[in-house]
Amino acid sequence: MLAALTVTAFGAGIHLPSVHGRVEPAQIATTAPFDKPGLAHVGPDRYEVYLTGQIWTFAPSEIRVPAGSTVTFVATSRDVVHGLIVPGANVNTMLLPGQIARVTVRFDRPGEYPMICHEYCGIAHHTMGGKIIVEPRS
Ligand SMILES: [Cu+2]
Repeated sequence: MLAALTVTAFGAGIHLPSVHGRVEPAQIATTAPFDKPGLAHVGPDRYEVYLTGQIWTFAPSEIRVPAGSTVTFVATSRDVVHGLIVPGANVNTMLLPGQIARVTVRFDRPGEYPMICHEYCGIAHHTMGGKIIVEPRS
């Protein structure tokens, strides 16, 4: 059992999303990096997405990266509890107001991946979504 845990945690990099700091929810719009939500190119084939959830949208709601990119989501909520799940990729985290979540995933397969809120966040929860477009390398 201990060996299996060690291999998955350190070998396969499978772990629970963790909290990486806090930001005051009322000041998210003026606090870096969430004052400029979007995609940042941080190295060869490496990107960071500064993403906020708010009723009932993700900002940004569309992200484009080339296939083979490693993307770190740095995400939080501006208002109520939201969730972020990306079917087909290893992204599944809660977005709690002011708590910063970080999730890193590699997109090898070109295609369109939906971003879905999986925590009921109000009457238009079912409309809350976005997409990640992974473009083929030319
Ligand atoms: Cu929701």
